[in-house]
Amino acid sequence: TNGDFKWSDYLEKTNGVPAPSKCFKQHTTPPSNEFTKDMKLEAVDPRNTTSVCIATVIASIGPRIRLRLDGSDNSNDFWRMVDTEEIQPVGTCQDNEVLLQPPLGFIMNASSWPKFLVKTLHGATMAPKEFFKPVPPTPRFNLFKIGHKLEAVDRKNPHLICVATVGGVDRDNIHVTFDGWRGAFDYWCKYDSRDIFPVGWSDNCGHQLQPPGNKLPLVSTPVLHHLSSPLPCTQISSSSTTSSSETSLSESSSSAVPPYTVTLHLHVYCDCGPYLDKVK
Ligand code: MLZ
Repeated sequence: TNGDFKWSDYLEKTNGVPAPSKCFKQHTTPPSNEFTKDMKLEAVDPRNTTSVCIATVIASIGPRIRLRLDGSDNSNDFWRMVDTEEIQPVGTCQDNEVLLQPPLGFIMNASSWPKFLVKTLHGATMAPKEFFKPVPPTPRFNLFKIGHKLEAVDRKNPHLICVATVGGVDRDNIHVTFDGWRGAFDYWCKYDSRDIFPVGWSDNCGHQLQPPGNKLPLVSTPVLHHLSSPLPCTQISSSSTTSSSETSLSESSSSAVPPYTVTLHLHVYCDCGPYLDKVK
């Protein structure tokens, strides 16, 4: 369950700015999902992206389906949007004179692949071509900005879509950081990744949204205490247990606490953020 998480309250509390929908390679209206369990289709092998394999639908949530490549074990399942170019109806390879490949890590001897293929398709339900939805257009540029709020797949728990913030932008890539998880699940991805969605997307398509975790951010903002010994800057702690990375120093310094002097020992490589001058 996502508790009582409400984006509107959270954005207000964190002063958050949602990434505009034009940043994403996603349809503004999430596609409908007609796939059902056990249907077969053709999918690009995520571990060997030059081969196309037979896959079976294992589960679905909202517009996403969980797939397992036929002839693979059950430990390499992956999730795809119903409107991705990485899936197609069974028969597409044959129409294009492309050979269907065994998955990477095929559980049997490679020589048994042709027989396995015939057997796995025999009597199977093939997902009809109408189930495969048109692929959304790709934005021409990376339009994300640091601080943008979004919803993103947790790649370690890929059935989950979670509250996230853009923590970095580098050319065509963005750093997806999960609010309240102290970096443990963060990753870099292309700006046109199908694993990132605008704020409100989950709500729109009946996908659960995981609320922020309760772990403090790595570098939380002051009220700082007098530090008696040098600390790496990632260990500076705050007295607040509910502070978020979006609370700015200027906000906290406008509170009732009178100004006082603190001594900070910073490593030369520490990034002090926008509010501190480490030379001073
Ligand atoms: N059960 C796991 C889920 C963590 C999900 C975090 N998503 C960003 C845990 O508590 O570690």
